[in-house]
Amino acid sequence: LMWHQPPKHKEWKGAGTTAHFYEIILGRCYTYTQIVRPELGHKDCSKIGKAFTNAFLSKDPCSSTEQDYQPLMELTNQTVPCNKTLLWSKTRDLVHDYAWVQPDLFTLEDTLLGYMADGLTWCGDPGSNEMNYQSCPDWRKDCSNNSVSIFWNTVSKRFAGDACGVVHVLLNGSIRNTFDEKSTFGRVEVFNLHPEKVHMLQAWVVQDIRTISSNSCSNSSIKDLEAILSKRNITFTCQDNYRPIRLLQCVKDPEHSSCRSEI
Ligand code: DVN
Repeated sequence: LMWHQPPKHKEWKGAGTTAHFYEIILGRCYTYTQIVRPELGHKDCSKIGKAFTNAFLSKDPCSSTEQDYQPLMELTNQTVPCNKTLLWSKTRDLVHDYAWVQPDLFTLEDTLLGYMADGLTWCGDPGSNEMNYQSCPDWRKDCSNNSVSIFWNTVSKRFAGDACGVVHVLLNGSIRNTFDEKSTFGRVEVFNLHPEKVHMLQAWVVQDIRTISSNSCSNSSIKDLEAILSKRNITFTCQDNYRPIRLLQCVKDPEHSSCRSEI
């Protein structure tokens, strides 16, 4: 009796699957492989789109695993040249602005899979072959093994594991935990860099030009990062207020006092 059906209640605390999820990932896949990086024009976006949804449809969104995403991972392998990997933590907008003006650098979101999934939410339901557009698990309030978090852990692990040469990371020097060991960078990427391939991790620590103070490389959390890398036999260097990034901030705020002098 249709009129007696209870209203669909929200199962989870997080936002539901992004409307038109399938069309968005498919469109992004074609945009990336045909226009952004035509050298990947041989990739089969129709297969990739299906492997993506097969990873989570009809499954418990709180029991997602790396294995669920293996078929998708195999279809989307991609080579990033040595010295061109750019990691980040707490600098999301700035790092992508910088990668936009330095197109030879790759953040994860400049690779096919990161590009497809950036900013989207998705989950399924064990009792249905539809996506759940009502709600999806929140990684803090519901479960950490949710379909979106496991996806980012899996792709981040591969991205760091594939890196070679000098790897860069853009960190935020305007917050206390400039290096956050609970972040994807601190939990996953740092531990998946291969010392045989990655000679050095160079951190660029940027500060908000409005609240600039001296030497954020001496921040105690940076010492923790240095200790982890030293144990893993990867050289660490840290550069404060990396000039290109400071100039990028000045483009947005050209009248600021720290943008008027010493250019
Ligand atoms: O190097 C990059 C990139 O390669 C990526 O995969 O990992 C690095 C960036 O992730 P991060 O180090 O975790 O950076 P942030 O700035 O700490 O987190 C970025 C976003 O991911 C935030 O919006 C986090 O959401 P929040 O804290 O605002 O609710 C989110 N996030 C962090 N850990 C997560 C997570 N989302 C889902 N599951 C998690 N475990």
